Amino acid sequence: MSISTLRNKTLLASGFHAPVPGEIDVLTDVLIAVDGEGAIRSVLKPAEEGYEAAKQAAIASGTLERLPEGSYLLPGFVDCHVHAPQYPQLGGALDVPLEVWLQTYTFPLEARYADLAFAKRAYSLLVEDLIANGTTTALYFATVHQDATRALVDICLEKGQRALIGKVAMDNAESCPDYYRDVSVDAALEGTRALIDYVRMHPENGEGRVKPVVTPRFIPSCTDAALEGLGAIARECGCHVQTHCSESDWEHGYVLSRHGVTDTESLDRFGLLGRHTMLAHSNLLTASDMEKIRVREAAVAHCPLSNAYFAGAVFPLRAALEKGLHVGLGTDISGGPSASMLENCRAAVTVSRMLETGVDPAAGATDRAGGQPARIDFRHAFHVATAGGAKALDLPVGQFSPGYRFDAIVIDTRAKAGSIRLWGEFDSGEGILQKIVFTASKANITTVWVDGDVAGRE
Ligand code: XAN
Repeated sequence: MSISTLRNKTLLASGFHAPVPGEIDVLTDVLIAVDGEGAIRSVLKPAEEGYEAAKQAAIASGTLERLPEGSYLLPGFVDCHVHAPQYPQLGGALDVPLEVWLQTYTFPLEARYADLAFAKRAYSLLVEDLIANGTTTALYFATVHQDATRALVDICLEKGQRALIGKVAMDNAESCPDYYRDVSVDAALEGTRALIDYVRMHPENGEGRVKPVVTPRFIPSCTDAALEGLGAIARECGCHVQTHCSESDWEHGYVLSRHGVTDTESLDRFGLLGRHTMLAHSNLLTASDMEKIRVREAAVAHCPLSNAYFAGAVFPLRAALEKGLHVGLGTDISGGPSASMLENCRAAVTVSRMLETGVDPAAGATDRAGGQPARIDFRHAFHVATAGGAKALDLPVGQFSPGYRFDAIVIDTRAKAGSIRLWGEFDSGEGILQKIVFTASKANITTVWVDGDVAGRE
């Protein structure tokens, strides 16, 4: 498709967005005006006053762009949990439990990012591939290495992906190998501060499209002194925080025996639980953990595929949404063996069905998740993959509303090489989105915009 930048233009398109959990807003022939900075100035539906005048004005000024027939506009995906250095092992190393996986495969791989040339090669490919998969925002764990993490920042800026990036902090010699860890508490804290400064003072990051993230890997990999210091940095710098929380029995049990409380409670005591905290996994939360996360306005990154391989558990997404928690969706590359947010949407629906007893919860049946209905459908999955993740990160993306950034993708349902097939007489309204969620693939994604500009490869 030939549409390039949409800055200072108006797009005539049909599509979908889901600002509210469980609800799809079907957009038919809407006019979306984008300003010179890539923000949405207005969204007009055909029945609204001013629609025809706005359309004629855009035509007269040569600034009207139209999506072709069969193409649909969606918000770009917001991937709330990605281990950038693990991309070379995507689809591999899925045969052992988390604690073995880290020591056997993952720490040796991440240690290779001491080699800047290797890092640049891997990170360039990852960012290009994620953009091609429709991921316009990614929350990244990098490695302990300063230079390689800076390279990831540079690459996201160069390729135009919105990103939140953390230098991983892991200084606990009892659980991290000598060949791959921060050599001291100071190294973990100073490295974190240095990355924050690098991102915030980057000459190409005037708009703040890339943000720094305080990133204690997880409690087992950090000393108490590092957790304390990272909590102080997050407070002082007003940064996002990301970590893993109550992921597997082993990890959950480790924290209970070391601190005598759950991950959530412990992170809170270290000042690491706030409005800008993203807790990956969170499968084994207690009721009081959920309440604490809600009160602190922190968020959970639901990683359904990864949980199947490394957690042996299912995050109760429906219960969390009904409780009012902020929840986003994450691929968890490479714990999850797919870089596609669409595939993770499908997995989120599938695993939620596995929590059920098999009886329709709408008829009053309960499930295996604490007696509450667990089923979610494509509407919830699409919400957490877009607007939900954006809200969890407190970013103005993920929906088509005035004031939000124009981060969007086009799904061409007629792409021959694609995997979705629509049948005119059977498909209409939100049913088209359901088919997109369940059957579309990378070959159907023809354009990806971030801040109104085309991102990635053109
Ligand atoms: N805990 C983790 N869980 C996971 O899925 N991936 C990781 O890299 C990791 N590190 C700690």
